[in-house]
Amino acid sequence: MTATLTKLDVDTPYALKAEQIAFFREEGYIKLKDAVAPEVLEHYGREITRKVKELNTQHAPMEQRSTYQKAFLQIMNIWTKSEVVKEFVFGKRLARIAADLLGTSGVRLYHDQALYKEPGGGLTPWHADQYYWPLATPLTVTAWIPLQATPIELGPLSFAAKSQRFKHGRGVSEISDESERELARMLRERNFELVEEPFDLGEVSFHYGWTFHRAAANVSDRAREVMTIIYMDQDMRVAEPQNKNQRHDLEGWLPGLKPGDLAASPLNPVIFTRE
Ligand SMILES: O=C(O)CCC(=O)C(=O)O
Repeated sequence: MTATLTKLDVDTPYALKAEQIAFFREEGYIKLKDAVAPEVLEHYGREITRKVKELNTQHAPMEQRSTYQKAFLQIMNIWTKSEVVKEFVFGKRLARIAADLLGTSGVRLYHDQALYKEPGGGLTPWHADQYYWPLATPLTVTAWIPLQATPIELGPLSFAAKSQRFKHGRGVSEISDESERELARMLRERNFELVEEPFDLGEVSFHYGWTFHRAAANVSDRAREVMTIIYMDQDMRVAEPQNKNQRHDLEGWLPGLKPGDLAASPLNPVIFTRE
């Protein structure tokens, strides 16, 4: 008899406390322990890794890659290519946390992406994600979900606390050697606290689209495997693109939409909404 694979629990609410919501809104990020069960990570992680290997087109030796390319293998919207990954990305547990942190009545998907920092992979330069997104308000949040415990030598995500309000750095936020150099200098000069800590197995971080963050190089001999889910307010509108990256994102992740529209293409389903 063949066993039927049942859907693992990705929907049960997390007991998010009011202090944690207040912390997120003030600091611009939060790390939540036991956000995902180890068996959930193992089950869906196996499929995510299989899809990353299948869909990856980056095979150049590390020394021939750009700083961006050295940082990670980046595979986007895996939910559209695997029913198993779709179950994980459509899970209500993380989506409800996102809505609670943002204070919205629900959240839509902007996109998912796997970010695999290979052994010997380079640092992820300082940046803020919303520089890339043609979205009208700052009500966006990324869940960064490591598929293994992530000690410092693997390159965990680190944050400049309270930097979501630092508008001055936004213009140099395109991921590059320049963003790493200039933002490191600007954030240091303004005394933003750098929060760089390991992640336990099951721990997940959430950061606003405008919170500045980076990750150190992977100096270990194994991959740092991470899945991310980017959520936005369910009532988000499309904004006029401000740069070439936003024009590219508009086409890719909000297909068929134009500035002013509800950000609700077929690629942006509501994942969680309050009944
Ligand atoms: O995983 C990394 O190295 C960077 C992740 C990141 O920038 C993000 O998820 O917004």
